[in-house]
Amino acid sequence: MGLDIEANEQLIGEILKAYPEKARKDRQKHFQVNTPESINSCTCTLKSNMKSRPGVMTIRGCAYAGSKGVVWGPIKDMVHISHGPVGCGQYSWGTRRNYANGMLGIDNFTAMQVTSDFQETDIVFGGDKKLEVICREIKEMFPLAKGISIQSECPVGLIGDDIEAVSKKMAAELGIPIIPVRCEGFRGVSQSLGHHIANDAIRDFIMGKRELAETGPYDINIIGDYNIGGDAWASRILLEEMGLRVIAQWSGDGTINELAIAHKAKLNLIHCHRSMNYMVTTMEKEYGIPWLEYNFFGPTKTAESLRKIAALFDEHIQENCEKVIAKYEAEMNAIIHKYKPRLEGKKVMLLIGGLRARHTLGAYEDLGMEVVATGYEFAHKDDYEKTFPEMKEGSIIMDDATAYELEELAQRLDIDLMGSGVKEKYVYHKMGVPFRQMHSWDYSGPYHGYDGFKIFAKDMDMTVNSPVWTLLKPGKSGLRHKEGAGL
Ligand code: CFM
Repeated sequence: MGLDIEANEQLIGEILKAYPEKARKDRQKHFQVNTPESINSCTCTLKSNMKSRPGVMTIRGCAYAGSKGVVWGPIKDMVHISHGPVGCGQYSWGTRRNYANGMLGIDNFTAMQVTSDFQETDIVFGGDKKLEVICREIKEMFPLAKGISIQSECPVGLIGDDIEAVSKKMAAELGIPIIPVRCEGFRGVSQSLGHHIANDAIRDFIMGKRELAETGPYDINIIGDYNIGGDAWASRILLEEMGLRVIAQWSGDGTINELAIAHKAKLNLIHCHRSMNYMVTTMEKEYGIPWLEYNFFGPTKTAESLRKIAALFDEHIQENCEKVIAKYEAEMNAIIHKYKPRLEGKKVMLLIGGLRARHTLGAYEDLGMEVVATGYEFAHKDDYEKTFPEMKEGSIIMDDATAYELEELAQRLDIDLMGSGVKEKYVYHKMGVPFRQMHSWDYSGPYHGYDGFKIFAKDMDMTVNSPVWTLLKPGKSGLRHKEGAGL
């Protein structure tokens, strides 16, 4: 099965037949096969950003994940309290690989799990008093912490605790910013609302609060790069080589000061538009800072983006930009020359958060791979509108796909590589399908920029062409890998 519009429409219909009528009709609206019309007209009808259907195994996260896990967690010189029962913080502890420089427990707290560990008494009598004690303890144990954020878990909102009042009181007592974030997991339909709530808290409590002694014409911010496996570092060096000055990284390897001075930049460069579009539009409105979306996955998109960025500056930067692209060109060609013959024509399926299902396409294409189906957990309409033109005619685009739907698609499309998250990974391994974690980069990375592509190419080859797949004998209900041992 390949990129055949009719065949793939039929395929989706067959997979959805397993559901009761009502569920089938509902899920049908979250699938679309790319046609010449949807590629060109941007009139995708696909439904998104809606509540997942009860009874299906969604792969989404929650608002707390979007705020603590994504936006706030990487701010390294603050202590982030997972406020509520112990599980939310503990089970998400260390699973998002946002690297940060600094000394753990001294001036970098990103890898720590700090929780108020709610007990029954806290639910009955409220957790505000406990929160005050925790703030004092943090100040005492970590005197160099530049601030505290309080990341609410579900019960905090349900019992009506006043974390705003506690934050105000304790900020005055301890002399550091304390930010209440109302990101209770039940808010919204996915982690997406958590991003928005987290962005609003930055806007209300930190944005524009500090000054930058010296500013220059080339001052920019990197927005929406969380430094997964070092992504922001691999991006930053290219911008700096081009002659730009990065004054703030939001939020990978970032600091509270970088949040507070970012309004002094001349341009906002946004990588993950889904999770931080609220901030670039706010800064545009409040401070007149223009913004530009860029994509640093794969050499084609990286060069394209570098040129788009340079075009907003003077000739000096534009010349530098060409030098940077030329500097890496031979190396990138060598990588493609090495790996493309091993990966050409391999079929890929992706299901990732809110950005990478579209942004990584170019990197696969640079290696000659074909993304036959892609989808997001929690993207909105604007993300899908940007996705259809990037995908081939006949490819499948899907929203909040369930575990069942993905497994069926993987088998029926006979894919060579699946890219999704850790919850999915081992199911595909058991089916004999090569799998890459496209959230955490599978303990690897960075994947951004030219340095990142070298690693991306090696990782994809290592996964798809590993001899291990030929040794695997899946169980009766499992899938064999194409070149595998068979059933
Ligand atoms: Fe943006 Fe992200 Fe993503 Fe995202 Fe995420 Fe992530 Fe993601 Mo996992 S901020 S939308 S909420 S690029 S944690 S670093 S990989 S789902 S596609």
